[in-house]
Amino acid sequence: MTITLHHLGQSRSERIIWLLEELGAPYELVRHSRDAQTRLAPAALGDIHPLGKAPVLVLEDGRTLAETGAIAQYLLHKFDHANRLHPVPTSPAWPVFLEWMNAAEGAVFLPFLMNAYLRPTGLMDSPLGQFMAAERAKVLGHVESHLKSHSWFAGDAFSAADCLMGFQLEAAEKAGAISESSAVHDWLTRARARPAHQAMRKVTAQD
Ligand SMILES: N[C@@H](CCC(=O)N[C@@H](CS)C(=O)NCC(=O)O)C(=O)O
Repeated sequence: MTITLHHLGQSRSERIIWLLEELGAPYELVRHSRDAQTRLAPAALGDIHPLGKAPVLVLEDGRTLAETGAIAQYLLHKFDHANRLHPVPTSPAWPVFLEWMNAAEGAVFLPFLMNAYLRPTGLMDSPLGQFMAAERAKVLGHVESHLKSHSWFAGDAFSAADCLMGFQLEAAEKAGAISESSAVHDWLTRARARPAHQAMRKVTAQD
């Protein structure tokens, strides 16, 4: 049985499609659409995993795996034996890779996620909203400064950390938040030139 990715339209699961395309791994895709009003995932995703969120991977033996970072690690272990998309643990790039792989769903994601919750509830100007705006600026400043001296997140070589960071940076661009971040802008240009990113966009164009 091939692995199956449960993908929710306009969501983090884009990162795993991009990674699968970079790996050239065989996979099946099951699409789910967000509720037009609540923007939440449909109940069908709750039948796959109790949290009902995407991405979820159904493994060859039918077991399920949730959490973007865990899915990425699983896929690298299974399909990246030549270390094309992750540095070897003895390399100086290894800790840098680990930090960005985890920051993508941690420090980098949180202030943007809070933005998505605070905006519709009219709380952007609240003390929490202002705190989160400062956190977003800090995070983007850190990303910009890192990319000023590195072509890719783990250093000179493209890696899965780029796939994981991409979703947030594309969202930040859409929100008009990177107009003064030239290194992020250049990274987006390099990322979008990759055939696997273009293949991912072909898939997500139907979302
Ligand atoms: N920490 C999880 C977060 C998963 C998550 O929150 N996914 C969002 C997509 S961006 C989702 O499914 N939201 C729909 C919902 O909560 O109903 C991961 O990294 O996979």
